[in-house]
Amino acid sequence: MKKSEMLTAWLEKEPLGDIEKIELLTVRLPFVAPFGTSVATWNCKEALLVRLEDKGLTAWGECVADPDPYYASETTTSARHIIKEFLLPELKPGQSLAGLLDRFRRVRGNEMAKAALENALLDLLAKRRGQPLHELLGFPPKRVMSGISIGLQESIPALLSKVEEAVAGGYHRVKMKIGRQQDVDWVKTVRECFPGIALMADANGDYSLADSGHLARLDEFKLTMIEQPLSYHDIYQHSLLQARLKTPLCLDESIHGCDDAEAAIALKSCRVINIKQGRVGGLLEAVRMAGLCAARGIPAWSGGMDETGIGRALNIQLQAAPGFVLPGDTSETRRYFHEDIVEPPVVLDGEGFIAMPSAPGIGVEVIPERVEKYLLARERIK
Ligand code: OSB
Ligand code: MG
Repeated sequence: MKKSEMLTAWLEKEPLGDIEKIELLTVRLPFVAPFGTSVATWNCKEALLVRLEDKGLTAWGECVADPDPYYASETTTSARHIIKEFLLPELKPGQSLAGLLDRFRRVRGNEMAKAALENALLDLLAKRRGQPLHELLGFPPKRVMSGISIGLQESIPALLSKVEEAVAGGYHRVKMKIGRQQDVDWVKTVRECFPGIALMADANGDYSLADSGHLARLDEFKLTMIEQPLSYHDIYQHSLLQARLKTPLCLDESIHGCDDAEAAIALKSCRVINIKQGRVGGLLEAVRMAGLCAARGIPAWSGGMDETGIGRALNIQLQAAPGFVLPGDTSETRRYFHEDIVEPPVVLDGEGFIAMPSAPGIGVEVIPERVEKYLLARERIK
């Protein structure tokens, strides 16, 4: 057996088994501060969690969908519906994870719902073997680079103080949200005050191709990239915009899997890709996409969705895979929540890196009392 086959034998051959208990939970955690983007402002994180219990082990998945369809078309409610009615019914005891994922292909789209269930099953498989997820996936641990995504602020001084805090905290790169109402002047001031930092801007699809000339004004500020300037499902028009800008473009919303990434790379729509495991249908597709990007010479990074500690842990484990060469949106827990539902929290070391947990599965402990405290709904499926 070749080494690569050995590494993934569990995926193809190991039966998922007759999982004893399956629950869907919705939690709502207040944010330390509202998170503003060009499409919505969120005051809390509402997340759908998948909880599996089997032979004394508890495994978790987190769906990255919001309760609203403002970032993506899926919502916590649509994901609940798809998981319950279309994904879980495909789960049979003798099946391998690869077999189940093959059955999921029949369900079109709904990547966030699929990812949440895949997350939980991977956590269970890893815990059964007593391995951390990165090891199950076949990757040695590594220190993860940190990055911060600063939401739209009320004033330029407020933004500057957030950037100052991030730089002092040791973050490897700073991303600032932009939109039609606050862009060039805001970026210009941040760049003037922080000439040396790795700085990028995320527009969450707020512009159209007619804004090319305006967006070209950002070229002088040495941004490492502009993320998703055009519509949330566009690939072609980004290729026209990229040809008119010096600054690299990065796609987020438009990329739902390797096929989209191939299209974007072939069309030269972007020079960087943001990989969110939830948006692309799960950790396995995210690993494949990072490999594809590496093979095509496209730097990739792990995005975030302001996840609770469960989703954050998954994003950290994922970044052991080759291809995640840039700092992503992986930040310390305390910038999102006063209290999270897992322990320990994510913290930066003295050099701004995040340690990869070595405990089995997602590598962090979910605290049941905290889940109860923030619980909105619990549904036992099995
Ligand atoms: O566009 O990357 C985005 C958060 C929610 C929805 C979309 C996005 C974001 C972020 C924050 O930028 C990432 C994070 O800190 O987890
Ligand atoms: Mg984004």
